[in-house]
Amino acid sequence: TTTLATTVALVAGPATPAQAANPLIQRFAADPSILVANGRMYIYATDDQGNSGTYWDSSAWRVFSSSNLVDWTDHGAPFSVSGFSWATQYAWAPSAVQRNGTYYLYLPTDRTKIGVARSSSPTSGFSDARGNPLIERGRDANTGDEPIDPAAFVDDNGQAYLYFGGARAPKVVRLNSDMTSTSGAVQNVVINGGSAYAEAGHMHKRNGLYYYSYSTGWPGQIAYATSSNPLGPFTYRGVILDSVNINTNHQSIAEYNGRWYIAYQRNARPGGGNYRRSLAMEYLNYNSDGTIQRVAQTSN
Ligand code: FUB
Repeated sequence: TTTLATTVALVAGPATPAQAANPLIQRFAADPSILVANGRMYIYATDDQGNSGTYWDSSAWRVFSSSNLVDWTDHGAPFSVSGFSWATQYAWAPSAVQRNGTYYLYLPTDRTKIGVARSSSPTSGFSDARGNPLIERGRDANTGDEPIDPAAFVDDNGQAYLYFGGARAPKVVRLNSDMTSTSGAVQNVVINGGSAYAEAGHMHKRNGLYYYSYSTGWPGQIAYATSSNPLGPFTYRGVILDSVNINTNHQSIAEYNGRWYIAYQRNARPGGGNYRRSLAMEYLNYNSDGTIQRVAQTSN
């Protein structure tokens, strides 16, 4: 088997052994969100190194980047819960996008709110773009019990969307072009057939088709469904990634330098576990009909 790391190393030259394999990074981190910009791949993550080890109670997010997907730079914490005056705890799964040279982080806190922070740099200088939550349970209609796991997506025509939702309630709402306010009602994401949604919704687009991927439970597989409309309804297509060796699964899918990748999390370092997760990445391959081949979890 040729792993991602060894193949990239062949293209990019020799790699440092410690960095040439899954896990990608020698720090506990989870819930990857890939952003490609400036000729680099950035991965924004939940910082499991900074939690108590008994819950996902870290108070800051983390960002890493690489140009060859072998040698990763740890840029530290781009933002902390304390940067939101209205939030108190739980820096969970982030989502990052760039629009017109500005970087936006969609950041869930308190298991009930999603905020948005903005910067001209992908790694630092982020500040609260609103002064209040973008999404908040109790304030907004139809958020579900646990508005977490944001996934921002900007379509080719400029229309942006925010997918979100935990506790088996997948949601989507339109974002305005300012990327810091919503338009219209929060809608349910309808998936027809197959395994139901649990959490970790993510959108990517390839050849005009919208791919909505998600975790199916605790533990969960990463499954996917497709539609010709970003708002759905979606048709279930199958499993991309099997359950991992911890109780949560969470993915991000992106194209980088002509190849597709899936980043995810698993227990892959000494001292790891459900609350001390590690980032991993694999190639993502498509069949000629646009369906996705099931991914094997590699390490070396
Ligand atoms: O990191 C906390 C939670 O674990 C995330 O919100 C879920 O997606 C799961 O990965």
